Amino acid sequence: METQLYQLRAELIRFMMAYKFALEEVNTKINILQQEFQYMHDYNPIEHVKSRVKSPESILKKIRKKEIPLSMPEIQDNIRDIAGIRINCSFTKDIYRISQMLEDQKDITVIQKKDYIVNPKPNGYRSLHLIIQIPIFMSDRVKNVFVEIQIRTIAMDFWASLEHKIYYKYNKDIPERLKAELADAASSATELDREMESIHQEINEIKQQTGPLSDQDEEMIFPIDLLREIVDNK
Ligand code: 0O2
Repeated sequence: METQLYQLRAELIRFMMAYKFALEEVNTKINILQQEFQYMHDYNPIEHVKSRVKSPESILKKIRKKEIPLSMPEIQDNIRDIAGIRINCSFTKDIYRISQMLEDQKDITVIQKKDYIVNPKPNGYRSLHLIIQIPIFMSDRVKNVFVEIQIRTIAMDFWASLEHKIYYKYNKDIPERLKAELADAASSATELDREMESIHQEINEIKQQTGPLSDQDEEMIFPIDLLREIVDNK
């Protein structure tokens, strides 16, 4: 009995480790893409990347909510966001670029793609979601591990974080007035993304006509720190 329990414990530890390794693999891929892109195009499409392995408490909550049998294969097949990565991009166009670059990688299999940018959720949520599978080479086996990748702009992320806090503060039952305000804020965020992309496009066109802008000229036309303060509402 003790040996059995010990084996089960070891299996569970390896089970969770596989997700940690999967995140390391995908993070390395993102890092390489980011560095290469910066080098080739003198521009970084990724603002920042966050990754996490879902906490055991959250996994258990989802098991109960989805009524999943308490076995490792069932959990593995049914909870596909145990390893999660969130990529924040500067512009909407970059979201699709990054997504495509990841999708094109030979060892990545795209299992599901949800485009909440083209089709936002009724509450205004926007983001591109990928569920991918990536092989992890362990000492005695190769495991195909699911990873959820959420790709969004800073404005989309700002909105989603606020909505997430409100959703839990009101125990998932947001008052109608706040719902309407959130919907308005989502439209403003969409508009901001559009405007930022258009300014960015204009700068690119100027650059192409006149050669590279000096840092000073670029800061004049596109005051990143100031714009970020506005977006972050500081
Ligand atoms: P948490 O606490 O962020 O992990 P699933 O429940 O994942 O099996 P679902 O709901 O169809 O299936 O997946 P979907 O729509 O791709 O959403 C997955 C994740 O996207 C959510 O994870 C959230 O992180 C985020 N998300 C989706 N909709 C919303 C939304 O309306 N508002 C906010 N703020 N985030 C959203 P979890 O597990 O639900 O939550």
